[in-house]
Amino acid sequence: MNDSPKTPESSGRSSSSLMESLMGLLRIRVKRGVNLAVRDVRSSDPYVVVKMGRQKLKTRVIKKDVNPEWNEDLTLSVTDPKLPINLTVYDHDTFSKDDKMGDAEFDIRTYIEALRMNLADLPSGTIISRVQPSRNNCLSEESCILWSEGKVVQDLCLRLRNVECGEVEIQLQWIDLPGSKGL
Ligand SMILES: [Ca+2]
Repeated sequence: MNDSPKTPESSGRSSSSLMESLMGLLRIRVKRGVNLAVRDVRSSDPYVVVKMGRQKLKTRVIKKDVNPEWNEDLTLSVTDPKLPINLTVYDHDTFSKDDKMGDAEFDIRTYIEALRMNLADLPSGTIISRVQPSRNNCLSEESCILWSEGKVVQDLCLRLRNVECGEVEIQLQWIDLPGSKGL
């Protein structure tokens, strides 16, 4: 990580302006869905779509499982940490339009605050901060931001809205990008 940032002359105008506005990368591990809604006869074929601003990423489809284990990493470029992140679950259908299985929203403001602290001396597993479920967020239980093996991670259980049931468990990780604006 000793690379000095490239000068605007050497990296070209458009890439340098992108790097100037980029804070880093947010890796969202989409772990699993719990008790998701049934959209086929007895089950569903769920996948997750994550959106932040104009970025849109999706997981693979897991067939016939309302308790799917995706364990898949989706990586967003973060330029504005105030932008909410939207997560929607869909049921994949071969011969018709995919059905919605609920959605949730979260933001990373508390997580970014934790990333900005100087935590290097903490023992692994230390809880840095907690976010309580409330009417203003989609958390189904307390969300912990913790120092884990040299990294700040946040675990979230999201209760899906606009659907009869279902939760999705995710974990946030941050990736510093040399040459970007940073935190
Ligand atoms: Ca289906």
